[in-house]
Amino acid sequence: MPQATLPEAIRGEVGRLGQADIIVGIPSFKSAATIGYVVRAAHAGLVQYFPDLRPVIVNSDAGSPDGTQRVVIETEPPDYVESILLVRPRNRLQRITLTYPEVEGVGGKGAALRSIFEIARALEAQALVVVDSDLRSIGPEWIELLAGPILKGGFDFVAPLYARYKWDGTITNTVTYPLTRALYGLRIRQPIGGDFGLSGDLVTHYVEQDDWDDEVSRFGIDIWMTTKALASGYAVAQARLGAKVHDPKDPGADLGPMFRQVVSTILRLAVEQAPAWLEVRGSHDTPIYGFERLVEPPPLRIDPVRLLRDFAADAETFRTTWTEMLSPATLETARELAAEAGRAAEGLARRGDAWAEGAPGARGAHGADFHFPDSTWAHVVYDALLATRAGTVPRERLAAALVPLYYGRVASFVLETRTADAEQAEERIEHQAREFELAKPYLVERWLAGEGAASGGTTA
Ligand SMILES: Nc1nc2c(ncn2[C@@H]2O[C@H](COP(=O)(O)OP(=O)(O)OP(=O)(O)O)[C@@H](O)[C@H]2O)c(=O)[nH]1
Ligand SMILES: [Mg+2]
Repeated sequence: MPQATLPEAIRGEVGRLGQADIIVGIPSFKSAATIGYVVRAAHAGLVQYFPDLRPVIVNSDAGSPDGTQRVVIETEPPDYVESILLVRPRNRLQRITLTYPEVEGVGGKGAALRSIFEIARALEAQALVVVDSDLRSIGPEWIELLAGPILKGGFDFVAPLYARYKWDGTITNTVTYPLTRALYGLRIRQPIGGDFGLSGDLVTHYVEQDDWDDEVSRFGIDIWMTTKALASGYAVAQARLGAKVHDPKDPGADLGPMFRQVVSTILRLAVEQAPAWLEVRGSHDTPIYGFERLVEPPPLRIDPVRLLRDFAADAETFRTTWTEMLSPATLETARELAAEAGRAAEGLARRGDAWAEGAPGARGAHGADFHFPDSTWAHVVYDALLATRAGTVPRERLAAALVPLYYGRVASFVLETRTADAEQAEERIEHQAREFELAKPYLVERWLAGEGAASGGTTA
């Protein structure tokens, strides 16, 4: 990843700045409405907590037509923050914004971060903090919480730990958290949270990797970063950030492409990193930094009827792929669940909004509407991993064929937790994660036998 891929103007900036101690990187795409706040919060954090370090903020934008980059440069000047915080930092903050170059013709969040990594390495920063541009809950202390463990604690990788509404973060809750935990044996609750702290050493490691593909250039980047840090043995911590409030997404409407990019990446890396997880059993907590927080993130809505309908309809579309990637027993269960999902969707649709949280007539957890068992889901994911290794189904098709099953799994979770509070919903996620650990011997046994999941097993 040579620095030569940076645009000429940025190479000039890097040459002019020469060196930085701490960098905050912000990838963005059409974030004019929110990025000004994120830049000011980052700036205030740098001034307040690291007044002796040389700070730089780097915005790496997709060429947004809404003036995102202008907002980054034109938001309040550095002396505004100094005057409201009554701090005189030793070094004046530098702000850079660039339209990042695509990586082999592909743009996206990962391509944006790649430019940020290159700049951080060129400036020889000790710590890089990466934060999303659509955050509404970031405060100055986030910069300290993400950079502190790097600069004070000798950690290389800091993952965020935040309170999210029970139905936010569905890709995290259904796949990346339980699978990363069961494979590598470390409990990182938000492996794709989007906000990270990284050491200069780890940034250099990222820049030197040669497996950057289209998915990593998009939303595969977060799980790629986390998995690389874990599998290569970097020191990992989590930081308590409070609530994550950002532009919300409904899984059925917005998250299909992101799911495919994340899942395709986690499966590819799991196959490549088998030596790092084959002997791991159970899991350990990861050190946590920062004071506890009591916060309630705002609710968001998910439409389970739409998810269930898609699950039922796509069972036909992916019939062949499911047969190729799932073990016979899991395949049979998946087909039955898809048929049930169709019936449940119509039942729920007839009742209108009565399924909704707290609405009269809503049934409690494990009410009969629809239930996708944890152990079935764990086997679906492990079968997909075995099929990835067997190579009989192209990875992209495999990830696409998992989308309807993920929809079914999310719908089941939503229906079961409609009256649950945050703690009860979290207990469901923990239960599922333990189920992934319990089912791991199934994965390992088949892996060692060199089998693809569809090759005639009976366990499910
Ligand atoms: N440069 C660039 N940034 C992007 C692109 N797509 C998304 N981003 C940025 O990546 C970050 C995360 O994107 P979101 O769309 O908010 O994704 P999310 O669902 O919040 O992701 P998580 O919070 O990690 O679950 C934000 O800062 C976006 O502005 C893109 O195509 N190019
Ligand atoms: Mg977001």
